[in-house]
Amino acid sequence: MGRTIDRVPLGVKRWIKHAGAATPTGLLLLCLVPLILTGCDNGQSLSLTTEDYRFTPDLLHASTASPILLTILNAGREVHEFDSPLLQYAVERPIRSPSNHAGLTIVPGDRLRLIVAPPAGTYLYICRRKGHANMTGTLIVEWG
Ligand SMILES: [Cu+2]
Repeated sequence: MGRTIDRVPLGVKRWIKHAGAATPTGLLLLCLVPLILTGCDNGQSLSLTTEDYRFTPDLLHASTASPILLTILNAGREVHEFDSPLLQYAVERPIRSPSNHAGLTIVPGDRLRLIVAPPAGTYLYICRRKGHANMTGTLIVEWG
């Protein structure tokens, strides 16, 4: 499902650094985010499902070529969480994510969308709920 498409004109790191800044560059980049959200053939789309008690899939691949739109659906009956070092590379986080909590909580039937622009690397994602210790997965981001 990953669509590889046009590169973002500036480097991913500059994207993160300037996305919140009121500079012409920052404003330009902020304007690109809705384009990605509406699926205008920019960025990569990855889907993840939380079930009771696992992530499906538990292995994802992406590249550094463009920001990654990650959609996480809770198809289980339990509340699950998505926590990952990936979140520190979030260009945009869901508004309802609690600020005092490291991970993102997803109630049954809910769907979260976030955009991340991580450097190449291997990123674990886990659910931190008690008794859900086996809910883990890995996203591998390669240079692209
Ligand atoms: Cu869980």
